[in-house]
Amino acid sequence: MAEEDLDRQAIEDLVESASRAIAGSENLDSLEAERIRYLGRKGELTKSLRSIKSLPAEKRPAVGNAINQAKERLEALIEERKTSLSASFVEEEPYPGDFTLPGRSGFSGGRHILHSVMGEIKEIFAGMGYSIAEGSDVELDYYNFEALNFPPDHPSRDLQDTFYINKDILLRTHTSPVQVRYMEKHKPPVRIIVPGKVYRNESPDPSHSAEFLQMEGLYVDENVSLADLRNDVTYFIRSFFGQDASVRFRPHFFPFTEPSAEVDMSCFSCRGEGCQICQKTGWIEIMGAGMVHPNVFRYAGYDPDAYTGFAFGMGIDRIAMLKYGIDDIRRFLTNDLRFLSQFWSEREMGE
Ligand code: 2NM
Repeated sequence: MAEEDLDRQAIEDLVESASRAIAGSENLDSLEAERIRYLGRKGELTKSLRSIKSLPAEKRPAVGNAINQAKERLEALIEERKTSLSASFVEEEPYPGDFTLPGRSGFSGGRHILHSVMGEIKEIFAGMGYSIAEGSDVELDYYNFEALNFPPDHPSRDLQDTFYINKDILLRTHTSPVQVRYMEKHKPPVRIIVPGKVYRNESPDPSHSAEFLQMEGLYVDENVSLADLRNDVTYFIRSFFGQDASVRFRPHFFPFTEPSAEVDMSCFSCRGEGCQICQKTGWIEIMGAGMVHPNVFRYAGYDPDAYTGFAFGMGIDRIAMLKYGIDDIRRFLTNDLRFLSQFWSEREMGE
């Protein structure tokens, strides 16, 4: 056997034992140790490459070639083993948690209690066939007062009571201008609720705020009666506060309705015995209402001999205070999360 063949045999033996060592490596660390042992700077194969120098010149190319091929083969085997060891690492040590659990939702804020109460009231009236109409917070004196039959010297038109922008333009003091504008554009039958912010020039105290939410309603058709008003108002109060509520109408005055009434419900706290909430009367005022004044119809372009209608209005802040036992209207606007978060669901709390 030629000397060259002997060297070839030595190289193949080296490849053979290196292959076995690579295949037998049980983890990435021992694989790296084998790589260093054979292919490192002082590794077995590297050493044999250096020893070529002692061979006769004509043999060097063939042996060098064989060593380089062996080196490439071993490098390829090491890469392959590395890949399969990395893959089996995942199988052997799975994620220690439960990856079927849903992720944490985190805190993303909650709905304001006034918004929730408004939503609940809208739902009740939507169920009775009312649609929603909305308008601008900035209004003309004409729609806020004149078209609603307020005389020119009515006290609420005073600067003390209304925020004027100039002599013709103001912040609406009720949502009724939306009803007038709606009637200008739509023929009866009309059945709408009008939710929105209203403004009054008042010093804030526990039961007064310069801005608050209102919801008014309007139903106009042929032969709409006070009995129809009583029916819808009672249905609303029983849906919102409970089926055992009694409802009464007390005569009142509004410029835009005739007759007019204030609507009370029996006290849900003492059931008529007399307590703090109802000021010992057994009754709680819920809203104002009445039959739309013929002059309002004339301003809006309706024939008051052809149509009748009822209207009502309530303060949403006051309704929310009654339902949830809130003692001060100013809490709705001071953004104290300790107060507001009491009304959030567990989901809104981020749980
Ligand atoms: C109330 C009470 C009574 C009312 C009247 C009208 C309109 F535009 F039809 F004339 N809208 N809203 C009304 C009636 C509002 O709030 C206490």
